[in-house]
Amino acid sequence: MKNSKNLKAIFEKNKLVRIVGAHDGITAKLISRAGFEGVWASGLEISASYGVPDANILTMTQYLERAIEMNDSSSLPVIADCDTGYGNVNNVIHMIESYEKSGISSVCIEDKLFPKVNSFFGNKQPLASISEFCGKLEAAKATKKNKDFMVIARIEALIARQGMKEALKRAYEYSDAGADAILIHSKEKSPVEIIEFCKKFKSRKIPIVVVPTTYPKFHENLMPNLGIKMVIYANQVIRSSVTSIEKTLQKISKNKNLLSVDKEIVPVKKIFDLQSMNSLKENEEKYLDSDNKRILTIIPAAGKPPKGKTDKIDKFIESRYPVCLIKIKGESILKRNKRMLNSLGLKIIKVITGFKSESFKKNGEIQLIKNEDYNNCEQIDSIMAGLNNKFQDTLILFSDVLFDRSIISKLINSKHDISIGIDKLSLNNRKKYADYLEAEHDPVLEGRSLLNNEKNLIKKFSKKYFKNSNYEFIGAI
Ligand code: SPV
Ligand code: MG
Repeated sequence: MKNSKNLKAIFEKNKLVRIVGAHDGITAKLISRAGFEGVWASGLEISASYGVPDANILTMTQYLERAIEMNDSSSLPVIADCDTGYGNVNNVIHMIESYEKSGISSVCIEDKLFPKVNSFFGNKQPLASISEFCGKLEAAKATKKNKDFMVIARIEALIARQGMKEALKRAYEYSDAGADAILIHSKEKSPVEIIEFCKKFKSRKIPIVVVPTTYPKFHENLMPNLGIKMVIYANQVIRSSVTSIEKTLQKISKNKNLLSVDKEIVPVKKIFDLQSMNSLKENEEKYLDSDNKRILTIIPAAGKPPKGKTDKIDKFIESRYPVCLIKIKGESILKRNKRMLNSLGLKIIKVITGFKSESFKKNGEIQLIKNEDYNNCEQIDSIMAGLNNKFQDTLILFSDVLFDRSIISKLINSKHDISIGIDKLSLNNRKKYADYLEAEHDPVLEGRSLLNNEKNLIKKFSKKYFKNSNYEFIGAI
């Protein structure tokens, strides 16, 4: 019932509540974006959008479905045009139950006979008797459960040319029967009769609602002093869409291409935006591929770059940066790896800092953990500092290596308990700084080889070069 509360709150806050008629989800959303306070689920707009007369041809459930669609697609309260209540008091009772249960904020019923026709169509607008309509209002009031759910009584006496006296009489009776607001409808080209009605009725202090379709000059500024609390721009949305659709269709038909219309209509991107296509991507990122999402990545980056055995570039790094912050074509190794990890759905990333830890910028996307004792311990201590207490699939990446996405993808999709990224040990690499391994199957050192995902069991792992070593560790486990 949040929407009924909203409508009540808007009534209390605003001098004038501005409502616009709509017929579906997208039009309701546009109304909300344009800054209006509520949506009128217009009988005329809904029936017209079905291509049928506004004459109770559609059923209550068809109108209700559209009202729900509008309610769901915007945060604005929906005021439903419920014609005569779709029948007699029994229909009204069912209608109130259905609309209130569906989260619609308010309903409006008019004092005509079922089946009604639109107020601007023809001259025959037979009215219900006052007592019959008051019965409907009383039934509605007794049925609604939420005190904030508003029942608006719509008077058609001016439309039916029954005069001001009749209109006022009905207004008093309907307020006594419990209407929360009075909608006074007119098909005059000027607001004169509406103004007269308001002046005579406003002492009742019941909110007055107007629909200035035929008297479009009537300005909002004049309304509050006349006791008008709500203005409904009931059918301008569907009328303007018809204008625009016709113009576009004529141009396409005449020019036999889309060139002239393409510039005049909104881009497809705007339609995507209105139908919240972006939320698909966000939801997928959040919920899809959830196995990867739970993987913890630890990047130990605490150590000082090794001294002595390095060339110029290492010296440069040593004096200024932790290695993972060195930029390659404007983007650091760490950032590049983070991008690669994110693209695989890995979002929990911990970087263990130590040497020049102040050079790491906090950004909320990577957790920084400082290993204060980095100078006196081993890399494994940094890795341990990043582990969680609970069991969790964990990826460990060296900080100073740029990783290829496909390799990391293979690693995290491995079904084995521990999987290690290895590369063939070239002859040049022997006895250099590396982590050496002996694995069951030799790499193919020459000629062509097909990569496959077959298990290659690791027999030995060593910091020092040893005779049977055939691979080196690439820094990803
Ligand atoms: C509607 O929008 O369906 C209305 C208002 O009832 S009007 O068409 O102006 O009568
Ligand atoms: Mg209507």
